[in-house]
Amino acid sequence: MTSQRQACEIRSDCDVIVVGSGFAGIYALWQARQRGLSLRGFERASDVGGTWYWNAYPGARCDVESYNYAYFFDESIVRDWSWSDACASQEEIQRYLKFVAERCNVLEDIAFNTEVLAATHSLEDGLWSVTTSAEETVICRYLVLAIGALSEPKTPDIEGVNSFSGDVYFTSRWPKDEVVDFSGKRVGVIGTGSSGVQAIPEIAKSAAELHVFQRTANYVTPTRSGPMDPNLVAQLRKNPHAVRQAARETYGGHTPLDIGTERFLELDDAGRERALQKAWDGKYVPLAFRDAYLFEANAAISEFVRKKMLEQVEDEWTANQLVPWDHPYGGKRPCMSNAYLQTYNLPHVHLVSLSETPIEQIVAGGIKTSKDVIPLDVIVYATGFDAISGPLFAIDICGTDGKLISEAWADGPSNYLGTMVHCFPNLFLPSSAMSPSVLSNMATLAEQQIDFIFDTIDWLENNGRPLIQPSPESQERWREETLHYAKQRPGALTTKSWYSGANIPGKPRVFMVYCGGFKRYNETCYKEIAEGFPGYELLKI
Ligand code: N01
Repeated sequence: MTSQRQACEIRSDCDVIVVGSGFAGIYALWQARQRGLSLRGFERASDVGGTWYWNAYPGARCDVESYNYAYFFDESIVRDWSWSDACASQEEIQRYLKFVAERCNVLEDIAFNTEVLAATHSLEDGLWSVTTSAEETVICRYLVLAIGALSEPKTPDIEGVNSFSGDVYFTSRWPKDEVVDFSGKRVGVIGTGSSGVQAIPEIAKSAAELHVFQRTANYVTPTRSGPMDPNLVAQLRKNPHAVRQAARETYGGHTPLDIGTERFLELDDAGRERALQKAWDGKYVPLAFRDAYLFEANAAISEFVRKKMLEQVEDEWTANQLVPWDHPYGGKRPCMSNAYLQTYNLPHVHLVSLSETPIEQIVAGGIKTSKDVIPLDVIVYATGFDAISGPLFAIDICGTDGKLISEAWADGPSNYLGTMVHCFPNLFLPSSAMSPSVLSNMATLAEQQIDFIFDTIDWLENNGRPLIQPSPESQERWREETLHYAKQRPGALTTKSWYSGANIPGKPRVFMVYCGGFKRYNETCYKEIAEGFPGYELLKI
Protein backbone atom coordinates (compact mmCIF):
# COMPACT_ATOMS: atom_id res chain seq x y z
CA MET A 1 0.00 0.00 0.00
CA THR A 2 2.63 2.51 1.17
CA SER A 3 4.90 1.75 -1.75
CA GLN A 4 2.05 2.39 -4.17
CA ARG A 5 1.40 5.74 -2.49
CA GLN A 6 5.04 6.71 -2.63
CA ALA A 7 5.35 5.69 -6.26
CA CYS A 8 2.73 8.19 -7.37
CA GLU A 9 3.69 11.47 -8.82
CA ILE A 10 0.68 13.75 -8.73
CA ARG A 11 -1.45 14.59 -5.68
CA SER A 12 -4.69 16.50 -5.67
CA ASP A 13 -7.61 16.93 -3.30
CA CYS A 14 -11.36 16.96 -3.46
CA ASP A 15 -14.32 16.30 -1.17
CA VAL A 16 -15.72 13.24 -2.93
CA ILE A 17 -14.35 10.58 -5.24
CA VAL A 18 -16.88 8.52 -7.16
CA VAL A 19 -15.64 5.33 -8.79
CA GLY A 20 -17.79 3.89 -11.59
CA SER A 21 -20.21 5.51 -14.01
CA GLY A 22 -23.20 3.23 -14.17
CA PHE A 23 -26.62 4.13 -12.75
CA ALA A 24 -25.28 4.80 -9.23
CA GLY A 25 -22.04 6.55 -10.29
CA ILE A 26 -23.64 9.08 -12.62
CA TYR A 27 -26.28 9.97 -10.05
CA ALA A 28 -23.62 10.20 -7.29
CA LEU A 29 -21.58 12.69 -9.33
CA TRP A 30 -24.71 14.77 -9.92
CA GLN A 31 -25.62 14.67 -6.23
CA ALA A 32 -22.10 15.74 -5.19
CA ARG A 33 -22.33 18.71 -7.56
CA GLN A 34 -25.81 19.66 -6.37
CA ARG A 35 -24.57 19.75 -2.79
CA GLY A 36 -21.60 21.98 -3.58
CA LEU A 37 -18.94 19.33 -2.97
CA SER A 38 -15.79 19.20 -5.07
CA LEU A 39 -15.48 15.88 -6.88
CA ARG A 40 -13.52 13.53 -9.08
CA GLY A 41 -14.85 10.52 -10.95
CA PHE A 42 -12.94 7.51 -12.22
CA GLU A 43 -14.11 4.92 -14.73
CA ARG A 44 -12.04 2.04 -16.08
CA ALA A 45 -14.05 1.86 -19.31
CA SER A 46 -13.81 4.37 -22.14
CA ASP A 47 -17.39 5.54 -21.66
CA VAL A 48 -20.21 5.62 -19.12
CA GLY A 49 -22.57 2.67 -18.60
CA GLY A 50 -20.97 0.33 -16.08
CA THR A 51 -22.53 -3.09 -16.52
CA TRP A 52 -24.29 -1.75 -19.60
CA TYR A 53 -20.99 -0.77 -21.17
CA TRP A 54 -19.30 -4.14 -20.82
CA ASN A 55 -22.10 -6.65 -21.39
CA ALA A 56 -22.65 -5.85 -25.06
CA TYR A 57 -23.14 -9.46 -26.16
CA PRO A 58 -25.71 -10.24 -28.87
CA GLY A 59 -29.23 -10.15 -27.42
CA ALA A 60 -28.20 -8.22 -24.28
CA ARG A 61 -31.31 -6.56 -22.96
CA CYS A 62 -32.74 -5.62 -19.62
CA ASP A 63 -35.50 -7.92 -18.51
CA VAL A 64 -36.80 -5.32 -16.07
CA GLU A 65 -39.11 -3.00 -18.00
CA SER A 66 -37.43 0.16 -19.29
CA TYR A 67 -40.12 2.41 -17.77
CA ASN A 68 -39.13 0.89 -14.42
CA TYR A 69 -35.41 0.62 -14.96
CA ALA A 70 -34.72 4.35 -15.27
CA TYR A 71 -34.04 7.48 -13.27
CA PHE A 72 -36.92 9.45 -11.84
CA PHE A 73 -35.03 12.21 -9.98
CA ASP A 74 -35.35 14.75 -12.79
CA GLU A 75 -38.62 15.53 -14.55
CA SER A 76 -36.95 16.77 -17.71
CA ILE A 77 -35.03 13.50 -18.13
CA VAL A 78 -38.24 11.49 -17.80
CA ARG A 79 -40.00 13.84 -20.24
CA ASP A 80 -37.23 14.05 -22.85
CA TRP A 81 -36.22 10.41 -23.12
CA SER A 82 -38.38 7.93 -25.04
CA TRP A 83 -37.70 4.22 -24.80
CA SER A 84 -38.14 2.33 -28.05
CA ASP A 85 -38.84 -0.98 -26.33
CA ALA A 86 -40.63 -1.96 -23.15
CA CYS A 87 -37.46 -3.92 -22.22
CA ALA A 88 -34.56 -1.89 -23.55
CA SER A 89 -31.50 -3.34 -25.27
CA GLN A 90 -27.99 -2.92 -23.87
CA GLU A 91 -27.23 -0.39 -26.61
CA GLU A 92 -30.27 1.71 -25.75
CA ILE A 93 -29.57 1.67 -22.00
CA GLN A 94 -25.97 2.71 -22.54
CA ARG A 95 -27.17 5.52 -24.83
CA TYR A 96 -29.66 6.56 -22.13
CA LEU A 97 -26.94 6.68 -19.48
CA LYS A 98 -24.79 8.84 -21.77
CA PHE A 99 -27.78 11.14 -22.31
CA VAL A 100 -28.29 11.47 -18.55
CA ALA A 101 -24.57 12.05 -17.90
CA GLU A 102 -24.55 14.80 -20.53
CA ARG A 103 -27.74 16.33 -19.17
CA CYS A 104 -26.27 16.31 -15.64
CA ASN A 105 -22.99 17.77 -16.88
CA VAL A 106 -20.89 15.14 -15.16
CA LEU A 107 -18.88 13.79 -18.10
CA GLU A 108 -16.13 16.35 -17.57
CA ASP A 109 -15.69 15.13 -13.98
CA ILE A 110 -14.87 11.57 -15.01
CA ALA A 111 -11.38 10.30 -15.88
CA PHE A 112 -12.12 7.46 -18.31
CA ASN A 113 -9.82 4.49 -18.98
CA THR A 114 -8.63 4.92 -15.41
CA GLU A 115 -8.87 2.11 -12.92
CA VAL A 116 -8.79 2.64 -9.17
CA LEU A 117 -6.22 0.20 -7.81
CA ALA A 118 -6.09 0.97 -4.12
CA ALA A 119 -7.63 3.12 -1.39
CA THR A 120 -6.25 3.57 2.10
CA HIS A 121 -7.80 5.43 5.02
CA SER A 122 -5.78 7.28 7.61
CA LEU A 123 -7.35 8.22 10.94
CA GLU A 124 -4.59 10.81 11.43
CA ASP A 125 -6.00 13.14 8.82
CA GLY A 126 -9.37 11.44 8.30
CA LEU A 127 -8.77 11.13 4.56
CA TRP A 128 -8.90 8.49 1.88
CA SER A 129 -5.90 8.19 -0.36
CA VAL A 130 -6.93 6.74 -3.71
CA THR A 131 -4.41 5.39 -6.22
CA THR A 132 -5.25 4.99 -9.89
CA SER A 133 -3.80 3.22 -12.91
CA ALA A 134 -2.79 6.69 -14.19
CA GLU A 135 -0.22 6.75 -11.37
CA GLU A 136 -2.15 9.46 -9.60
CA THR A 137 -2.99 9.61 -5.93
CA VAL A 138 -6.06 11.62 -5.06
CA ILE A 139 -6.95 12.50 -1.50
CA CYS A 140 -10.60 12.85 -0.55
CA ARG A 141 -12.87 12.96 2.47
CA TYR A 142 -15.65 10.73 1.13
CA LEU A 143 -15.20 7.74 -1.13
CA VAL A 144 -18.16 6.34 -3.07
CA LEU A 145 -17.44 3.03 -4.80
CA ALA A 146 -20.26 2.80 -7.32
CA ILE A 147 -18.58 -0.20 -8.93
CA GLY A 148 -21.61 -2.44 -9.30
CA ALA A 149 -22.46 -5.90 -8.06
CA LEU A 150 -21.86 -7.73 -11.34
CA SER A 151 -18.71 -6.13 -12.72
CA GLU A 152 -15.97 -8.62 -11.87
CA PRO A 153 -16.12 -11.50 -14.36
CA LYS A 154 -15.63 -14.98 -12.99
CA THR A 155 -12.39 -16.57 -14.18
CA PRO A 156 -13.42 -19.85 -15.86
CA ASP A 157 -12.59 -22.72 -13.53
CA ILE A 158 -12.11 -25.25 -16.33
CA GLU A 159 -8.92 -27.11 -17.12
CA GLY A 160 -7.17 -26.05 -20.31
CA VAL A 161 -8.94 -22.70 -20.88
CA ASN A 162 -5.83 -21.29 -22.53
CA SER A 163 -5.36 -24.27 -24.84
CA PHE A 164 -8.15 -23.43 -27.29
CA SER A 165 -6.89 -22.37 -30.70
CA GLY A 166 -10.13 -20.75 -31.92
CA ASP A 167 -11.77 -17.43 -30.98
CA VAL A 168 -12.83 -16.81 -27.40
CA TYR A 169 -15.41 -14.30 -26.14
CA PHE A 170 -16.84 -13.45 -22.72
CA THR A 171 -20.39 -12.09 -22.52
CA SER A 172 -19.18 -9.87 -19.66
CA ARG A 173 -16.40 -8.31 -21.78
CA TRP A 174 -17.88 -8.27 -25.26
CA PRO A 175 -15.60 -6.46 -27.73
CA LYS A 176 -16.66 -2.90 -28.56
CA ASP A 177 -14.55 -2.48 -31.68
CA GLU A 178 -15.34 -5.73 -33.48
CA VAL A 179 -18.47 -7.08 -35.10
CA VAL A 180 -18.40 -10.70 -34.05
CA ASP A 181 -19.52 -12.85 -36.94
CA PHE A 182 -20.60 -16.42 -36.18
CA SER A 183 -21.59 -17.23 -39.78
CA GLY A 184 -20.56 -20.68 -40.79
CA LYS A 185 -18.81 -21.28 -37.45
CA ARG A 186 -19.10 -24.10 -34.93
CA VAL A 187 -19.81 -22.28 -31.70
CA GLY A 188 -19.84 -23.49 -28.09
CA VAL A 189 -21.54 -21.46 -25.37
CA ILE A 190 -20.73 -22.32 -21.76
CA GLY A 191 -23.32 -21.10 -19.27
CA THR A 192 -27.09 -20.79 -19.24
CA GLY A 193 -27.74 -17.92 -16.80
CA SER A 194 -29.43 -14.69 -17.91
CA SER A 195 -26.56 -13.76 -20.27
CA GLY A 196 -26.39 -17.18 -21.94
CA VAL A 197 -30.17 -17.36 -22.26
CA GLN A 198 -30.21 -13.99 -24.06
CA ALA A 199 -27.16 -14.65 -26.26
CA ILE A 200 -27.94 -18.23 -27.37
CA PRO A 201 -30.96 -17.44 -29.63
CA GLU A 202 -29.00 -14.64 -31.32
CA ILE A 203 -25.88 -16.74 -31.89
CA ALA A 204 -28.04 -19.57 -33.24
CA LYS A 205 -29.28 -17.25 -36.02
CA SER A 206 -25.93 -17.34 -37.84
CA ALA A 207 -23.81 -20.17 -36.39
CA ALA A 208 -23.43 -23.31 -38.48
CA GLU A 209 -23.55 -25.49 -35.35
CA LEU A 210 -24.23 -24.37 -31.80
CA HIS A 211 -23.44 -26.49 -28.75
CA VAL A 212 -24.73 -25.19 -25.42
CA PHE A 213 -22.90 -26.51 -22.36
CA GLN A 214 -25.37 -26.41 -19.49
CA ARG A 215 -24.36 -27.21 -15.93
CA THR A 216 -27.58 -26.18 -14.16
CA ALA A 217 -30.95 -25.49 -15.77
CA ASN A 218 -32.76 -22.23 -15.04
CA TYR A 219 -36.37 -21.10 -15.05
CA VAL A 220 -37.20 -19.21 -18.24
CA THR A 221 -40.40 -17.20 -18.61
CA PRO A 222 -41.54 -14.79 -21.37
CA THR A 223 -40.26 -11.21 -21.42
CA ARG A 224 -42.24 -8.06 -21.99
CA SER A 225 -39.93 -6.88 -24.77
CA GLY A 226 -42.04 -5.08 -27.38
CA PRO A 227 -43.56 -1.67 -28.05
CA MET A 228 -44.01 0.80 -25.20
CA ASP A 229 -47.57 1.54 -24.13
CA PRO A 230 -48.10 5.28 -24.85
CA ASN A 231 -50.69 5.58 -22.06
CA LEU A 232 -48.18 4.24 -19.57
CA VAL A 233 -45.53 6.67 -20.77
CA ALA A 234 -47.96 9.59 -20.38
CA GLN A 235 -48.87 8.40 -16.90
CA LEU A 236 -45.21 8.15 -15.81
CA ARG A 237 -44.37 11.56 -17.21
CA LYS A 238 -47.20 13.25 -15.32
CA ASN A 239 -45.49 13.06 -11.95
CA PRO A 240 -42.08 11.31 -11.88
CA HIS A 241 -41.49 12.11 -8.22
CA ALA A 242 -44.70 10.33 -7.24
CA VAL A 243 -43.68 7.32 -9.37
CA ARG A 244 -40.31 7.25 -7.64
CA GLN A 245 -41.88 7.49 -4.20
CA ALA A 246 -44.41 4.76 -5.02
CA ALA A 247 -41.62 2.44 -6.20
CA ARG A 248 -39.80 2.93 -2.89
CA GLU A 249 -42.95 1.82 -1.06
CA THR A 250 -42.95 -1.59 -2.76
CA TYR A 251 -41.07 -4.77 -1.92
CA GLY A 252 -38.83 -4.74 -5.00
CA GLY A 253 -38.60 -1.05 -5.90
CA HIS A 254 -40.69 -1.51 -9.03
CA THR A 255 -43.53 0.59 -10.37
CA PRO A 256 -46.36 -1.57 -9.07
CA LEU A 257 -48.34 -2.29 -12.21
CA ASP A 258 -49.03 -5.99 -12.41
CA ILE A 259 -49.55 -8.31 -9.52
CA GLY A 260 -52.10 -11.04 -9.00
CA THR A 261 -55.24 -9.82 -7.27
CA GLU A 262 -56.08 -13.13 -5.61
CA ARG A 263 -54.45 -15.00 -2.75
CA PHE A 264 -53.05 -18.50 -3.28
CA LEU A 265 -54.38 -19.66 0.09
CA GLU A 266 -57.93 -18.56 -0.77
CA LEU A 267 -58.12 -20.34 -4.15
CA ASP A 268 -58.95 -23.94 -5.03
CA ASP A 269 -56.84 -25.87 -7.56
CA ALA A 270 -58.82 -24.60 -10.55
CA GLY A 271 -58.62 -21.00 -9.31
CA ARG A 272 -54.86 -21.31 -8.83
CA GLU A 273 -54.39 -22.68 -12.35
CA ARG A 274 -56.54 -19.82 -13.75
CA ALA A 275 -54.52 -17.21 -11.86
CA LEU A 276 -51.24 -18.75 -13.02
CA GLN A 277 -52.34 -18.85 -16.65
CA LYS A 278 -53.51 -15.22 -16.46
CA ALA A 279 -50.16 -14.18 -14.97
CA TRP A 280 -48.25 -16.19 -17.59
CA ASP A 281 -50.21 -14.49 -20.39
CA GLY A 282 -49.62 -11.10 -18.77
CA LYS A 283 -45.92 -11.94 -18.25
CA TYR A 284 -45.93 -11.47 -14.50
CA VAL A 285 -46.01 -15.14 -13.44
CA PRO A 286 -43.71 -14.68 -10.38
CA LEU A 287 -46.39 -12.39 -8.96
CA ALA A 288 -49.36 -14.56 -9.94
CA PHE A 289 -50.73 -14.34 -6.40
CA ARG A 290 -50.82 -11.56 -3.79
CA ASP A 291 -49.15 -14.03 -1.45
CA ALA A 292 -46.66 -15.37 -4.04
CA TYR A 293 -43.91 -15.12 -1.39
CA LEU A 294 -45.34 -18.16 0.49
CA PHE A 295 -43.44 -21.42 0.09
CA GLU A 296 -46.64 -23.24 -1.07
CA ALA A 297 -47.41 -20.54 -3.65
CA ASN A 298 -43.80 -20.62 -4.85
CA ALA A 299 -44.03 -24.41 -5.27
CA ALA A 300 -47.14 -23.98 -7.46
CA ILE A 301 -45.42 -21.27 -9.53
CA SER A 302 -42.33 -23.46 -9.95
CA GLU A 303 -44.39 -26.44 -11.10
CA PHE A 304 -46.44 -24.30 -13.50
CA VAL A 305 -43.34 -22.75 -15.12
CA ARG A 306 -41.71 -26.17 -15.49
CA LYS A 307 -44.84 -27.44 -17.27
CA LYS A 308 -44.82 -24.41 -19.62
CA MET A 309 -41.12 -24.90 -20.35
CA LEU A 310 -41.58 -28.59 -21.20
CA GLU A 311 -44.33 -27.67 -23.69
CA GLN A 312 -42.00 -25.46 -25.73
CA VAL A 313 -39.22 -27.96 -26.48
CA GLU A 314 -39.92 -30.73 -28.98
CA ASP A 315 -37.26 -33.28 -28.04
CA GLU A 316 -38.20 -34.99 -24.77
CA TRP A 317 -34.64 -35.51 -23.45
CA THR A 318 -33.66 -31.91 -24.24
CA ALA A 319 -36.85 -30.57 -22.65
CA ASN A 320 -36.24 -32.52 -19.46
CA GLN A 321 -32.65 -31.32 -19.25
CA LEU A 322 -33.65 -27.67 -19.74
CA VAL A 323 -36.17 -27.70 -16.92
CA PRO A 324 -34.85 -26.88 -13.43
CA TRP A 325 -35.95 -29.74 -11.22
CA ASP A 326 -33.39 -29.06 -8.50
CA HIS A 327 -34.43 -25.67 -7.11
CA PRO A 328 -37.56 -23.58 -6.61
CA TYR A 329 -38.44 -20.58 -8.76
CA GLY A 330 -36.29 -17.63 -7.63
CA GLY A 331 -33.65 -19.77 -5.86
CA LYS A 332 -31.34 -18.70 -8.67
CA ARG A 333 -31.92 -15.55 -10.71
CA PRO A 334 -34.71 -16.60 -13.14
CA CYS A 335 -34.23 -15.82 -16.82
CA MET A 336 -36.62 -14.26 -19.31
CA SER A 337 -36.75 -14.86 -23.04
CA ASN A 338 -39.37 -15.35 -25.73
CA ALA A 339 -36.94 -17.29 -27.94
CA TYR A 340 -34.54 -19.32 -25.78
CA LEU A 341 -36.40 -22.61 -25.40
CA GLN A 342 -37.59 -22.71 -29.02
CA THR A 343 -33.97 -22.34 -30.14
CA TYR A 344 -33.41 -25.96 -29.11
CA ASN A 345 -35.96 -27.03 -31.74
CA LEU A 346 -33.54 -25.92 -34.49
CA PRO A 347 -31.62 -28.83 -36.05
CA HIS A 348 -28.19 -27.20 -35.65
CA VAL A 349 -28.57 -26.41 -31.92
CA HIS A 350 -27.47 -29.08 -29.45
CA LEU A 351 -27.65 -29.17 -25.68
CA VAL A 352 -24.72 -30.73 -23.84
CA SER A 353 -25.90 -31.54 -20.34
CA LEU A 354 -22.89 -31.31 -18.06
CA SER A 355 -24.70 -33.19 -15.30
CA GLU A 356 -24.57 -36.25 -17.62
CA THR A 357 -21.35 -35.57 -19.53
CA PRO A 358 -19.19 -33.06 -17.62
CA ILE A 359 -16.48 -31.00 -19.30
CA GLU A 360 -13.10 -32.62 -18.69
CA GLN A 361 -11.01 -29.94 -20.33
CA ILE A 362 -10.76 -27.40 -23.11
CA VAL A 363 -8.47 -28.64 -25.87
CA ALA A 364 -7.01 -26.89 -28.93
CA GLY A 365 -9.84 -27.98 -31.21
CA GLY A 366 -12.83 -27.77 -28.90
CA ILE A 367 -14.30 -28.99 -25.64
CA LYS A 368 -13.67 -32.48 -24.28
CA THR A 369 -16.50 -33.91 -22.21
CA SER A 370 -16.58 -37.28 -20.46
CA LYS A 371 -18.17 -38.63 -23.68
CA ASP A 372 -16.25 -37.08 -26.60
CA VAL A 373 -14.47 -34.03 -28.02
CA ILE A 374 -16.87 -31.49 -29.53
CA PRO A 375 -15.02 -29.64 -32.31
CA LEU A 376 -15.46 -25.86 -32.17
CA ASP A 377 -14.26 -22.69 -33.91
CA VAL A 378 -15.49 -20.29 -31.22
CA ILE A 379 -16.12 -20.55 -27.47
CA VAL A 380 -18.36 -18.01 -25.73
CA TYR A 381 -18.07 -17.96 -21.96
CA ALA A 382 -21.35 -16.86 -20.38
CA THR A 383 -20.00 -18.00 -17.03
CA GLY A 384 -21.02 -15.07 -14.87
CA PHE A 385 -19.36 -13.00 -12.19
CA ASP A 386 -17.63 -13.01 -8.86
CA ALA A 387 -20.69 -11.15 -7.69
CA ILE A 388 -21.17 -8.44 -5.08
CA SER A 389 -17.96 -8.78 -3.04
CA GLY A 390 -15.76 -9.59 -6.08
CA PRO A 391 -15.60 -6.00 -7.41
CA LEU A 392 -14.57 -4.70 -3.97
CA PHE A 393 -11.87 -7.32 -3.53
CA ALA A 394 -10.40 -6.35 -6.90
CA ILE A 395 -9.33 -3.04 -5.31
CA ASP A 396 -6.85 -2.98 -2.40
CA ILE A 397 -9.13 -1.17 0.05
CA CYS A 398 -7.34 -0.77 3.36
CA GLY A 399 -9.20 0.25 6.54
CA THR A 400 -8.13 1.99 9.74
CA ASP A 401 -6.98 -1.27 11.35
CA GLY A 402 -4.61 -1.97 8.47
CA LYS A 403 -6.78 -4.78 7.09
CA LEU A 404 -7.91 -5.03 3.48
CA ILE A 405 -11.64 -5.35 2.96
CA SER A 406 -11.00 -8.82 1.50
CA GLU A 407 -9.47 -9.76 4.87
CA ALA A 408 -12.26 -8.11 6.87
CA TRP A 409 -14.77 -10.10 4.80
CA ALA A 410 -12.81 -13.37 4.71
CA ASP A 411 -15.83 -15.20 6.20
CA GLY A 412 -18.36 -13.29 4.09
CA PRO A 413 -19.60 -9.71 3.84
CA SER A 414 -20.24 -7.72 6.99
CA ASN A 415 -21.68 -4.23 6.90
CA TYR A 416 -24.58 -2.09 8.05
CA LEU A 417 -27.48 -1.20 5.77
CA GLY A 418 -25.51 -2.57 2.86
CA THR A 419 -23.55 0.64 2.44
CA MET A 420 -20.89 1.11 5.17
CA VAL A 421 -18.30 -1.08 6.91
CA HIS A 422 -16.75 -0.80 10.40
CA CYS A 423 -13.10 0.35 10.21
CA PHE A 424 -13.70 1.89 6.77
CA PRO A 425 -15.01 5.36 7.73
CA ASN A 426 -16.58 7.58 5.09
CA LEU A 427 -16.46 4.73 2.57
CA PHE A 428 -19.82 4.29 0.85
CA LEU A 429 -20.73 1.17 -1.11
CA PRO A 430 -23.87 1.44 -3.22
CA SER A 431 -25.25 -1.85 -4.65
CA SER A 432 -23.02 -3.90 -2.39
CA ALA A 433 -23.76 -6.84 -0.11
CA MET A 434 -26.75 -7.02 2.22
CA SER A 435 -28.78 -4.34 0.49
CA PRO A 436 -31.85 -5.18 -1.65
CA SER A 437 -29.43 -4.92 -4.62
CA VAL A 438 -29.95 -7.62 -7.23
CA LEU A 439 -33.34 -8.70 -5.85
CA SER A 440 -34.68 -5.20 -6.42
CA ASN A 441 -34.89 -2.74 -9.27
CA MET A 442 -31.26 -1.60 -9.45
CA ALA A 443 -32.21 1.79 -10.90
CA THR A 444 -34.55 2.60 -8.01
CA LEU A 445 -31.94 1.29 -5.59
CA ALA A 446 -29.19 3.45 -7.13
CA GLU A 447 -31.28 6.58 -6.54
CA GLN A 448 -32.30 5.54 -3.04
CA GLN A 449 -28.78 4.62 -1.89
CA ILE A 450 -27.11 7.66 -3.41
CA ASP A 451 -29.77 9.90 -1.81
CA PHE A 452 -29.12 8.20 1.54
CA ILE A 453 -25.34 8.48 1.16
CA PHE A 454 -25.43 12.19 0.30
CA ASP A 455 -28.05 12.92 2.98
CA THR A 456 -25.61 11.27 5.40
CA ILE A 457 -22.76 13.45 4.10
CA ASP A 458 -24.97 16.54 4.45
CA TRP A 459 -25.71 15.58 8.04
CA LEU A 460 -21.99 15.17 8.82
CA GLU A 461 -21.17 18.53 7.25
CA ASN A 462 -24.02 20.31 9.03
CA ASN A 463 -23.16 18.77 12.39
CA GLY A 464 -19.39 19.25 12.21
CA ARG A 465 -18.73 15.50 12.38
CA PRO A 466 -15.85 14.53 10.09
CA LEU A 467 -16.08 10.74 10.15
CA ILE A 468 -18.73 8.07 10.33
CA GLN A 469 -18.63 4.27 10.43
CA PRO A 470 -21.13 1.66 11.58
CA SER A 471 -20.72 0.06 14.98
CA PRO A 472 -19.86 -3.66 15.16
CA GLU A 473 -23.17 -4.24 17.01
CA SER A 474 -25.18 -2.73 14.12
CA GLN A 475 -23.31 -4.88 11.64
CA GLU A 476 -24.12 -8.00 13.66
CA ARG A 477 -27.79 -6.98 13.93
CA TRP A 478 -27.93 -6.37 10.19
CA ARG A 479 -26.32 -9.74 9.47
CA GLU A 480 -28.98 -11.41 11.64
CA GLU A 481 -31.79 -9.46 9.97
CA THR A 482 -30.47 -10.35 6.49
CA LEU A 483 -30.34 -14.03 7.47
CA HIS A 484 -33.80 -13.84 9.04
CA TYR A 485 -35.35 -12.62 5.78
CA ALA A 486 -33.27 -14.96 3.63
CA LYS A 487 -34.80 -17.89 5.56
CA GLN A 488 -38.23 -16.68 4.48
CA ARG A 489 -37.34 -16.65 0.78
CA PRO A 490 -37.92 -19.98 -1.02
CA GLY A 491 -34.63 -21.50 -2.11
CA ALA A 492 -32.42 -18.70 -0.80
CA LEU A 493 -30.43 -20.86 1.59
CA THR A 494 -30.83 -24.19 -0.19
CA THR A 495 -29.92 -23.33 -3.81
CA LYS A 496 -26.39 -23.09 -5.15
CA SER A 497 -26.36 -19.62 -6.69
CA TRP A 498 -24.18 -16.57 -7.09
CA TYR A 499 -26.49 -14.81 -4.59
CA SER A 500 -24.60 -16.79 -1.96
CA GLY A 501 -21.20 -17.07 -3.65
CA ALA A 502 -21.68 -20.73 -4.59
CA ASN A 503 -20.48 -20.13 -8.18
CA ILE A 504 -16.95 -19.27 -7.05
CA PRO A 505 -14.84 -22.15 -5.71
CA GLY A 506 -13.72 -21.39 -2.14
CA LYS A 507 -15.95 -18.34 -1.65
CA PRO A 508 -17.75 -18.39 1.72
CA ARG A 509 -21.41 -19.39 1.37
CA VAL A 510 -23.30 -16.36 2.72
CA PHE A 511 -26.59 -15.15 1.24
CA MET A 512 -25.54 -11.64 0.21
CA VAL A 513 -28.85 -9.93 -0.54
CA TYR A 514 -31.24 -8.24 1.88
CA CYS A 515 -34.71 -9.73 1.34
CA GLY A 516 -36.62 -7.61 3.87
CA GLY A 517 -37.94 -5.51 0.98
CA PHE A 518 -37.19 -2.11 -0.41
CA LYS A 519 -39.74 -0.27 1.75
CA ARG A 520 -38.35 -1.61 5.01
CA TYR A 521 -34.79 -1.01 3.85
CA ASN A 522 -35.49 2.62 2.91
CA GLU A 523 -37.30 3.28 6.19
CA THR A 524 -34.43 1.79 8.23
CA CYS A 525 -31.91 4.01 6.42
CA TYR A 526 -33.87 7.21 7.01
CA LYS A 527 -34.64 6.31 10.63
CA GLU A 528 -30.87 6.43 11.21
CA ILE A 529 -30.65 9.99 9.87
CA ALA A 530 -33.76 11.10 11.77
CA GLU A 531 -32.33 9.77 15.06
CA GLY A 532 -28.76 11.09 14.58
CA PHE A 533 -27.17 7.79 13.51
CA PRO A 534 -27.56 5.60 16.61
CA GLY A 535 -26.24 2.58 14.70
CA TYR A 536 -22.98 4.31 13.81
CA GLU A 537 -19.84 5.65 15.47
CA LEU A 538 -19.03 9.31 14.86
CA LEU A 539 -15.25 9.57 15.05
CA LYS A 540 -13.00 12.54 15.71
CA ILE A 541 -9.75 13.27 13.87
O1 N01 B 1 -24.13 -15.32 -15.02
P1 N01 B 1 -24.74 -16.53 -14.13
P2 N01 B 1 -24.88 -14.43 -16.10
N1 N01 B 1 -18.62 -24.96 -16.22
O2 N01 B 1 -23.82 -16.68 -12.99
C1 N01 B 1 -22.30 -21.52 -15.75
C2 N01 B 1 -27.68 -10.26 -14.44
N2 N01 B 1 -28.10 -10.18 -15.83
O3 N01 B 1 -23.86 -13.53 -16.70
O4 N01 B 1 -25.52 -22.39 -12.62
C3 N01 B 1 -19.86 -24.92 -16.73
O5 N01 B 1 -26.17 -16.32 -13.85
C4 N01 B 1 -23.24 -21.46 -14.58
O6 N01 B 1 -23.61 -22.76 -14.18
P3 N01 B 1 -24.16 -23.02 -12.66
C5 N01 B 1 -28.63 -11.18 -13.69
O7 N01 B 1 -28.80 -10.72 -12.39
C6 N01 B 1 -29.23 -9.50 -16.05
O8 N01 B 1 -25.70 -15.23 -17.00
O9 N01 B 1 -23.18 -22.30 -11.76
N3 N01 B 1 -20.73 -23.94 -16.52
C7 N01 B 1 -24.37 -20.64 -15.18
O10 N01 B 1 -25.19 -21.41 -16.00
C8 N01 B 1 -27.89 -12.48 -13.74
O11 N01 B 1 -28.28 -13.40 -12.78
C9 N01 B 1 -29.70 -9.40 -17.32
O12 N01 B 1 -24.14 -24.47 -12.51
C10 N01 B 1 -20.32 -22.93 -15.76
C11 N01 B 1 -23.61 -19.66 -16.05
O13 N01 B 1 -22.35 -20.22 -16.32
C12 N01 B 1 -26.48 -12.00 -13.58
O14 N01 B 1 -26.41 -10.84 -14.37
C13 N01 B 1 -29.04 -10.00 -18.37
C14 N01 B 1 -19.03 -22.88 -15.20
C15 N01 B 1 -23.39 -18.33 -15.36
O15 N01 B 1 -24.63 -17.76 -15.11
C16 N01 B 1 -25.43 -12.97 -14.03
O16 N01 B 1 -25.85 -13.57 -15.25
C17 N01 B 1 -27.87 -10.68 -18.11
C18 N01 B 1 -18.18 -23.95 -15.46
N4 N01 B 1 -16.95 -24.01 -14.96
C19 N01 B 1 -27.40 -10.77 -16.83
N5 N01 B 1 -18.93 -21.73 -14.49
C20 N01 B 1 -30.96 -8.65 -17.50
O17 N01 B 1 -31.73 -8.93 -18.31
C21 N01 B 1 -20.10 -21.10 -14.61
N6 N01 B 1 -20.95 -21.82 -15.37
C22 N01 B 1 -31.27 -7.53 -16.58
